[in-house]
Amino acid sequence: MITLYHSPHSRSTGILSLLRLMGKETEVTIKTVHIIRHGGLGQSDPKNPHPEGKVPLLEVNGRIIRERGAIMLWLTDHFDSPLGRGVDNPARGDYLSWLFYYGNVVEPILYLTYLEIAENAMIHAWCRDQATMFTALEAALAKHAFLVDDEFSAADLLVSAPFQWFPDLIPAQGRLREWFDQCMAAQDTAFIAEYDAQEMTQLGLPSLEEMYEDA
Ligand SMILES: N[C@@H](CCC(=O)N[C@@H](CS)C(=O)NCC(=O)O)C(=O)O
Repeated sequence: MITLYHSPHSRSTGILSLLRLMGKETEVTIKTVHIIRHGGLGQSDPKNPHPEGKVPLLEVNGRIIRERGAIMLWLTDHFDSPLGRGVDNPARGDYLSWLFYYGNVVEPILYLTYLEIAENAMIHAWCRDQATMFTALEAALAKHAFLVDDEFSAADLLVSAPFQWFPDLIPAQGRLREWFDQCMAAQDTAFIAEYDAQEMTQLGLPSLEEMYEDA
């Protein structure tokens, strides 16, 4: 049995989007849980087996898988999805690289840049800086339509995810914007928005706009 622990309008929304694109959203049990949100609103949910009360979490036959990159990799492998790149696919290494690059580089850089932290140790010995990260994305997108190859993959879904929240981080025009627009167009955003809006109501939470109006 496969269970996704999900909280609406959070990092687990990308996993829901992947399941929807794979047509597997009814083959996975989706359990909606509370999480601590922006500004400390809400609380961890005792129903959520994540050791820190976070989402997403995938539970497979009693074992847990945490971290979006790992969850996406497991799901695309398990369902042998064209949104993944299987072990015999020549682009498997690129696929893995982008899934790991997201968690190890993209998200840390976005946070550190937002917090205006630019220590030497970070730039020279760890994740580099935002300009270098965007150059890496553009270099891949100069070679093919999407990050891994010419077809949209779960890696595009993951790496484009923060720009759904902060679209102004990428230039209004140019290759990155074109790729981001294609990533959005590839997803069933209407279904996801409707699903998450309903779950917000179920959890007794305010709408997304109300929640972030002072952010
Ligand atoms: N690196 C993890 C981050 C997971 C994470 O921080 N999720 C947030 C939701 S956006 C959360 O559950 N926050 C609740 C908390 O920190 O207690 C991943 O990408 O899966």
